[in-house]
Amino acid sequence: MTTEKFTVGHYLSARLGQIGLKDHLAVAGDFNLVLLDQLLEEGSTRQIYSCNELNCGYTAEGYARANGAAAMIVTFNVGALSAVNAIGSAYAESLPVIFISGGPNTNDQGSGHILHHTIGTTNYGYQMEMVSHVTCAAEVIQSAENAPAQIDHAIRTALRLRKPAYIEIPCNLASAPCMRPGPVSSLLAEATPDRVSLDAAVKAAGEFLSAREKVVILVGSRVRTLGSLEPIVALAERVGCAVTVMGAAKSFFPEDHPLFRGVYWGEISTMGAQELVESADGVICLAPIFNDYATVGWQSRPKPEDTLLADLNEVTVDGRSYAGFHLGAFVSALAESAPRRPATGQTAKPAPDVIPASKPDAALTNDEMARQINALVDGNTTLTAETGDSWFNAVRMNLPGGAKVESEMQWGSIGWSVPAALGGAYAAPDRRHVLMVGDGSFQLTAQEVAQMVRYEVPVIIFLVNNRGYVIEIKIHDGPYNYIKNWDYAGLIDAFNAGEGHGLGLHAHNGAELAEAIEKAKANTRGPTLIECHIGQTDCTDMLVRWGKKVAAANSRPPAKA
Ligand code: TPU
Repeated sequence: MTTEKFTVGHYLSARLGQIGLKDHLAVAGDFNLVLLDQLLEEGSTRQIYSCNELNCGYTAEGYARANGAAAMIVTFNVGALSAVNAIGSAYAESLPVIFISGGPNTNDQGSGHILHHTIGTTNYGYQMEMVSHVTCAAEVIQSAENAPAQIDHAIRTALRLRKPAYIEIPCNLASAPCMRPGPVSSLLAEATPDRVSLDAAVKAAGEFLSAREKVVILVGSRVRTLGSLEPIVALAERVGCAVTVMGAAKSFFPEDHPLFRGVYWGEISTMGAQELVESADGVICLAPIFNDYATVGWQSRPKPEDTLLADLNEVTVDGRSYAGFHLGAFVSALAESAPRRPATGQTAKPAPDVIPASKPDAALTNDEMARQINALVDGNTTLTAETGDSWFNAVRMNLPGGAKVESEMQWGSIGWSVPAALGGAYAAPDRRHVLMVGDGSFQLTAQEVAQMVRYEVPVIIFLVNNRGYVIEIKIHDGPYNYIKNWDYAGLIDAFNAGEGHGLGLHAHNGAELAEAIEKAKANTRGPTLIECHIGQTDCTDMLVRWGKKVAAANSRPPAKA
């Protein structure tokens, strides 16, 4: 921009553009209005509005999945504290969201004044303290002079650690004069890897592989931080071993690759992956999260003594740990030097399960719905799967190369998927965006579909109307699992309000669903919500089996002292 006066807000705005963002998400409030003006004025990124701050956070979280980073701006307390859930998600799922909040005027800080939008005390530091638990860096801008260093520190830390970072800008500093930013390279450069440690880790990994007979790679969800699957494919091809992915890492290895051997998820694994992983004597685990859900209630995980654990910033192998480099550096180095070995992966690749088509006029089933959604997914599709049976429907799909699945299995906050799919669509408008979401989850963040109408974003939404929280019914049933029914497809007319291109359709059988999908494909100027009416007890077998084990783990009695 060419204006004479350059401000703190302009500095932030320029940095957001420099790190590769095309947009920032925002909800207005009087503590951030001047900041929003500055961002508009500087103009490096488009300003997009959300219905509320929780949705804003999830939209940013979804944007970061597709783009590598995202930014959002909210107002103090009433806005920011609503967004904290979504920032927790970005932390849990390792996504660098730059979380920016307007803050009190510097003249009010330390003055004893009581401000609106606060808890009525005179100390305004608590927001930063709360947020510091779910961010890797938290900066309250102290002065226009310090602003560049503080903004840069937060952004650099977020990008390096792949975690959210917080920046609070007092409302009277947003337009204060400020220096201009220099080149962005200082923010984007990876920390230089510790060569000694990296070489030692690669050597130890090579020895581990040489000493093992049956090697398999298990891909975890945090490999998303690599930004590309190429190093993993290169490693697999070098080692010649089978590759399995965890449920949360669905699509993080191309399923059409000859070495792909399914999803490993304990007893609900696909394509024989359980036998492969649990009988291997060498499992290369890439950035996994073995939580209670992923281990099917602590039942299944690779044996620690047979595991080479490559985490984001640390490799553990044969009882020794190596740090000081990022996973990407390790995978790439190992792919160049790992011992080539007889390929366990080249045993015949089992054919994936295929769901048979049901009669077009038969009542719609979960299977038929999943079958038709799977057929819609091509190599240019991003499929977002909400917590619930949508997880299991996504996991059992057969994906063409290039297809991406996004889920939020570590944080698991229902309602995440509607704004997250929108964020992914903002960031990657050239892909097809498909969302599977249960009725219970949808009720949390439904209004964000209105932004899909407003910004003409053609997300295809499969709204699973099974009249309840079926995943919870399978884990632990009770009256709290049954929800008020809505006319979900009917909502779209309300969101269009006579001026949008959203489409709401009902599917009661396979023929109606097929017809609705064709209409959705043709509707390129707005969302299409297809309300899929299925029976309440109709869910995947995977959910039932997994739910029983998770319920058993949840109901373990307290250990005796
Ligand atoms: O497929 P289905 O019917 O299970 O999906 P639906 O209808 O979206 O139900 C999801 C039910 C559910 C709940 C209520 N899954 N997890 N929970 C617990 C929960 C509550 N609140 C938040 C914010 N996140 C949660 N995971």
